[in-house]
Amino acid sequence: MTLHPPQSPLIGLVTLMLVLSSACGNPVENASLPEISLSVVSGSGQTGAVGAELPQPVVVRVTKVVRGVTIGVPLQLVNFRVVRGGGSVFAGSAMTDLQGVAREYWTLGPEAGANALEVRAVDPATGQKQVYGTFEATGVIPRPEVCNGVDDNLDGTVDDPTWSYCSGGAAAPNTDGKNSCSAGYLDLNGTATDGCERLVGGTWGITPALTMSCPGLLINEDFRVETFTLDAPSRTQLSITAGVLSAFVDFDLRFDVPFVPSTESFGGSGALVPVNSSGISLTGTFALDGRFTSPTTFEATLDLSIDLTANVPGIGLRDGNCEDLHQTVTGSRAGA
Ligand SMILES: [Ca+2]
Ligand SMILES: [Ca+2]
Repeated sequence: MTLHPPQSPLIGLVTLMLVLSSACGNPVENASLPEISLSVVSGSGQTGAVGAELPQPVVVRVTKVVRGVTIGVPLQLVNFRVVRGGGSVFAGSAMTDLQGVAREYWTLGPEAGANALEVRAVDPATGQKQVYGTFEATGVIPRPEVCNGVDDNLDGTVDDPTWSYCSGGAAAPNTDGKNSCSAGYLDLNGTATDGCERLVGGTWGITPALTMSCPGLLINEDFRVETFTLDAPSRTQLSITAGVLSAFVDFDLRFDVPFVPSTESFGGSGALVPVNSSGISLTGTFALDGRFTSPTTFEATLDLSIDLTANVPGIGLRDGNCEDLHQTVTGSRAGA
């Protein structure tokens, strides 16, 4: 099938009213095939992966005006030619259907950037080269999806609906924009929209203070745990990889609770560590189970068991017989 020749040679120089336009609205140069118009229906202005077929075909429609009415021209051969970007088309030509519509499939070239495809024909009557319109497309290189409101990996989905810290193409504060907090931060309040909070090191006071009763001991009768210290590199920011929650029992014992604050919870158990020598032999165990309730508060349950023997001058060895302790405490960071 060929393009329609002029309907009447006597008035064959009718100016064509090829109203071609690309999908982005640019008018397209027409040609001089009488009475036939061709317009871009859809498929121009697409963005696709380099070297891959565009998701949508390119579609044109051939029409003519008969007694003032525009109708589709069926069985009209239309040719497609890549003129920029080095891509290819599937068939190269297509026949219009009963509505005058023809489709072609376009694979973009290997480089990122502009691609162009012309709709062409050779006038069967005059032998003239006709270019009816140009489709444009942009080739891009697929990249890993990030939270930016753009379909980076070209899978048809913008960002990823399963990312709790990505909303409206923007990452929540102190997050990776997906499901993780930035290093040094925790989602302490469990609210995704405000992102992750910074856990603050330093000295934390606890309420109530822990008091162990050791009635067998004549000196240092009570042991008090009044503060915890979060061991942090700068005392203002806790390392995400190595946190230690330490407490001092008077000045003779310390217990350290290593924890990785990958969640808002922390906990640990172990042996008490003597921190000086004062003639008192100290052994004991601890278990701590807690959670941060904000960047500057926590709640925890502490179990302490201490066995101690004091070598009291003039008296000799005395057994402390401390009573085991099980207590819930609330911690809050001292200062800003
Ligand atoms: Ca995507
Ligand atoms: Ca994205």
